[in-house]
Amino acid sequence: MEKLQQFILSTLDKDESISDTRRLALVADADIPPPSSAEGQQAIQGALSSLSSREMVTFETHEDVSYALKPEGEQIAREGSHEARVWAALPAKGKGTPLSAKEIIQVVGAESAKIGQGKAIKAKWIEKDGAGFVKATDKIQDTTQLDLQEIQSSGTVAAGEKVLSELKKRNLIVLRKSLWYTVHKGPQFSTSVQKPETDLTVDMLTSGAWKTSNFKKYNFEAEGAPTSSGALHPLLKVREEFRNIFLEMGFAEMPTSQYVESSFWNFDALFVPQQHPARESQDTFFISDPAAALPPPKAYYQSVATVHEKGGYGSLGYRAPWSTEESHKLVLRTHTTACSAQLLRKLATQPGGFKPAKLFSIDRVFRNEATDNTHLAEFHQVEGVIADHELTLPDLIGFLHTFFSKMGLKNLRFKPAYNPYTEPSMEIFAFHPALNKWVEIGNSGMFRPEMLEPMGFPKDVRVHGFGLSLERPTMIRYGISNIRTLVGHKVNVDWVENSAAVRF
Ligand code: FB9
Repeated sequence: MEKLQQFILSTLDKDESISDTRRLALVADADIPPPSSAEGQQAIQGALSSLSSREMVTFETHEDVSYALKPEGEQIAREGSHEARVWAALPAKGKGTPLSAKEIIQVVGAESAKIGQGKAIKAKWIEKDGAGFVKATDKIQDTTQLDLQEIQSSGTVAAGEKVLSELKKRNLIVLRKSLWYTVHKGPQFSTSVQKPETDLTVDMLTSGAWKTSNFKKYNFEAEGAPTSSGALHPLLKVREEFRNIFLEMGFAEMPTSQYVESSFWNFDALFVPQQHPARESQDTFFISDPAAALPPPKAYYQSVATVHEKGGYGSLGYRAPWSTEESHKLVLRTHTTACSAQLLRKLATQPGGFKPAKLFSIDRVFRNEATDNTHLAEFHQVEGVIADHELTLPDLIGFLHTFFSKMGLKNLRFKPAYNPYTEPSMEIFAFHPALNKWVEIGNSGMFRPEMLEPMGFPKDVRVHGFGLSLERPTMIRYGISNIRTLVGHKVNVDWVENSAAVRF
């Protein structure tokens, strides 16, 4: 680089200016590519911008557009166009046996025959004669070859754009853009490339050398050195948003780090009947080792078994035989509602009796379901439960309006739904302005007395529950259509690192 800079300065010193850097009498060597080459001009551009940053020179950039021949173009320039070669291979009309298509291939080759035959007929250079082809004219002008030869020598063709675009379309030529520069002395011109000082050192200060040193100008536009830092996965950014909404609404977070649950807490405590299809292995991941869970608190366990078998608290129950073995099966939790059940029981049995509470959880749940673009065998469930006296369904609807409006979802609709553990239950829909359509954004309901009363809740305590996923809002927020690009081995780490912050 310095050698190149020095050469430019001494040339300017000699010639006052450099009209065209491609004609610099530069002796190319190992580290200076020839000025006529693109690399050469690139090196020169680097040297010029460094010199101009110190105002030693000024320079203007010029761009030349030229064309170069592609391999097939070179072949035609050398041997003639396919159509000309076909013409040349044929006998003049009436002066020899017409050549069949097969014979033409043998003479000029498949490639040329395929392209040339059609073009020669269209150019009325050749014509059919019986089963074969003959010359239709005894003299032709192979303009394609001539044009390509002209481009080969001058980089362009006098015939102009129409011919160039035709040849480009035939993939015979390629556009070449080359940059070159005119250079003039700058206000700080000098013949020596003093490497500008980049740091103000103690010695300079003590020696006073700073007064005469030539400092490199600060480039305030320069990008700082990219600091590689960790990045939160977009799912965790959305999780943070949900956390903030819950915390600002007075919720406390439930511990959910235990993925393996007993069927008792994942199903029975939630009044999910032991014959419910969700408890089949095609929906749930069962644990083979250890084969059974530790028994839950005896009395509570018995009251749950009873409400399943015989009902109670105004319920008929399921009038189905209770299987202890079934309730002790271990599963990968299918919902964080299993955690809610345990926290709700603690709430009901805490010393000093029940106190109203709002609890939330955001963590992984596992479902042995067919995976597709929006469903994997695991996802993150976002769940909230609100326990208080005399809560009503309108309270729940009101709460959900407040909650989702914090996500920018103001326009909600509720559709009656069914969950074994809530009655009434509602699916929640929101009109998504950006998607301009109604989106199912979650599920909710009032936990059943068959679930709450065995836990020991006073009769007038009602508990709201609602849930949604983390993946769906994240996919919508980041415009992702395939969930596999969000989690798993196909995730693009750069995308994660550069993914924008979430602001619902
Ligand atoms: O997340 C879901 N949809 C959604 C949520 C937010 C969102 O935000 C956009 C930025 C605007 C967009 C979409 N759903 C729930 C709805 C559907 O995607 C649904 O097809 C898939 N559901 C999952 C379960 O799939 C089997 C999402 C998941 C879900 C469903 C229900 C619950 C939790 C998660 C629940 C519950 C519940 C009910 C009562 C009491 C306690 C918990």
